[in-house]
Amino acid sequence: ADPARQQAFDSAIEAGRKIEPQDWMPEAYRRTLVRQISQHAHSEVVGMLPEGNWITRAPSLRRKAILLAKVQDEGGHGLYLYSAAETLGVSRDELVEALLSGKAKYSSIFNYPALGWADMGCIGWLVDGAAIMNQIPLCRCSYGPYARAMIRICKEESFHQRQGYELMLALCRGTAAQKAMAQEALDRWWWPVVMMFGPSDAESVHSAQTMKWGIKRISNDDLRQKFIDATVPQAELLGLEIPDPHLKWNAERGHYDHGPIDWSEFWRVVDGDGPCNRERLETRRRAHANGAWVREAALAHARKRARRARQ
Ligand code: FAQ
Repeated sequence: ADPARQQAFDSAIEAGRKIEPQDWMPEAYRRTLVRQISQHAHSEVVGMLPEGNWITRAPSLRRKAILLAKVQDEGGHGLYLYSAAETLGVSRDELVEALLSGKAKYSSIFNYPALGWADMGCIGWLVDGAAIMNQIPLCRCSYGPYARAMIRICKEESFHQRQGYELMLALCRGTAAQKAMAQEALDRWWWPVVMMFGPSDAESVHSAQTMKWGIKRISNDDLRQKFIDATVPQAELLGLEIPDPHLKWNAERGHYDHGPIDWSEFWRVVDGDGPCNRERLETRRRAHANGAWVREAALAHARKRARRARQ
């Protein structure tokens, strides 16, 4: 490595200046960003599936319009994130191939099924709520294209979280059966959402380095704690019970204590054996194959335009 370039990189990180695609960067920094940004993009794209299944079953035109807009936003987030990853010298084809072959990870949370309408509320309230908690600090990430993508994505996620909470509020103010649906969905989603923040700090292999590089700004456990602290009063307002008997305010720490997390379940899901891993990948593979004609047509059109421009 060229020491002068390394020094320029180190001092940019130190001073909080953004690293841009044309700047020199250590290979390990580039690889880490490709890993994280592409996994994030895959999560957005696979994340369309649990909610996409419910668009045709939305209970009203208003709810359907909201859900359609939200799922489209997720597709859009995937596209900005793939573009941000491409600035690091990888091609979208390579990234998509890594997802479809099962080599690349995506968020564990999307391997759980959406079994009822209340799940649409829980996904918005909790999954988007957790996503925002994790993504707000990424707006200050040292890599310019990722940080800038995060700003718009966070604004949209905030609408997603609100529509989910509002849906939960409507159910909880509804009939006893509607409130029971809301509670049952919360019972299923709570622990998988708590796991979304990733392994505990002691087990997180990448955190120390990515924090030094200013990619990650807040640790997995600290974000998880912030999320729990913010969510407990929201559940109280809904009149719902969080399925954790150990959840208790700790005045000394100024935080909620929570019960033990089942890390064996987390790793099982991350390693491909969750309730829906196979189904999710199969659906993406099929969608990609069914879209081949669109890619071919777009390429043919681009060639035709290029030929016309030369004439
Ligand atoms: N699922 O050393 P760490 C959304 C892996 S939001 C699967 O702590 P790191 C919006 C990790 O990759 C969801 N794998 O890793 C939406 C690593 O394996 P590797 C997406 C996980 O990177 C809402 C290993 O464990 N958000 O989609 C998970 O420092 C509603 C060791 O872990 C992002 O991706 C997990 N939950 O920290 C869409 C945000 N956690 O790569 C639709 C950006 C950890 O060495 C509907 N990413 N692993 O093979 C990040 O902030 C970080 O990558 C973390 C993990 C915090 C996820």
